[in-house]
Amino acid sequence: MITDFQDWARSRQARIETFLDRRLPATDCVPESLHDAMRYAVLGGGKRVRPLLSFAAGELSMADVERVTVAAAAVELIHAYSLVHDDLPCMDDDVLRRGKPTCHVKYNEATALLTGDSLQSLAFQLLAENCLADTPQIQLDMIRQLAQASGSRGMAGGQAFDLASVGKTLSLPELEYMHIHKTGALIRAAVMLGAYCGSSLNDVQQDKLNHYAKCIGLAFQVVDDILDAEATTATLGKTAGKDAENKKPTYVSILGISQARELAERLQSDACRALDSLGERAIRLRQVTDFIIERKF
Ligand code: GRG
Repeated sequence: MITDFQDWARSRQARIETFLDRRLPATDCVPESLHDAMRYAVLGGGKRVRPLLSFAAGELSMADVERVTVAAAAVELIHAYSLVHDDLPCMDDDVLRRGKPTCHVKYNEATALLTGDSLQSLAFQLLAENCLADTPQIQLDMIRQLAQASGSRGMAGGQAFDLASVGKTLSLPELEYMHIHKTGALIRAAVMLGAYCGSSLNDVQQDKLNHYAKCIGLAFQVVDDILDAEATTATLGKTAGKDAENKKPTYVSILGISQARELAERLQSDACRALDSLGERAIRLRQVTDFIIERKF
């Protein structure tokens, strides 16, 4: 067993990259440009935080790593689809993603739309065509959980709330509601699907893991807002940074940077406390938690 977190993370990131590379359609298959765009949107970038959470949760339930790889890839495909659609002119209208032109800039809007749709379908195809859990009921539940996390009661619903909130003042509970859905639901699915690949957890353990996943989903977003605010301030100066923050409510625009940092630390402690009763196998989840909180990008 690899004990060092960085080695472990690198090996899991490489594993997911190889798997996705093999499972994404080749660029010489018709329709070539759509397949090229799918590969462009998924491969060669991204921290692979959600797969790391799936692998870490899989270690908790002693899951077979091959099974977890498929589940983690499905979650990452949904994440990649959400980024492609989020960047479209009708949403955030971004031109850069992971330091490269966004999918609709590199190809065109119609191709970007179809790329997101096709990545989403491929995610569910992977979950349906591989044996991932000890019983068919558990596997069906994994498919249901990913569908719910991505849909109107999860990520897409959170995105709708986000779009409707531009220019408005949100209360802290409203901001939390938005992020529990927009970012948190998929992060929670990454944790739970990884765990479901292994031996079943009892109800108490599942509740603890669910609580862990909810805290870490929110913490991820709080840190994302802090990093965004720091980058904006560094690039544009303090005043311009504040103007930029005002356009969309964020944890930093509502709480200020130091209270946002305190909130991230509180969520980190809550997340780790939820792991206390889950034993030594939760070590990887603790390490991924620290990685999420301490990341610099
Ligand atoms: C379009 C249905 C639909 C949903 C979009 C999750 C989401 C909803 C949009 C993503 C936009 C965004 C930048 C949200 C902030 C938090 C977040 C998800 C950041 C990107 O995730 P990382 O940091 O990205 O894991 P990498 O590039 O590392 O994979």
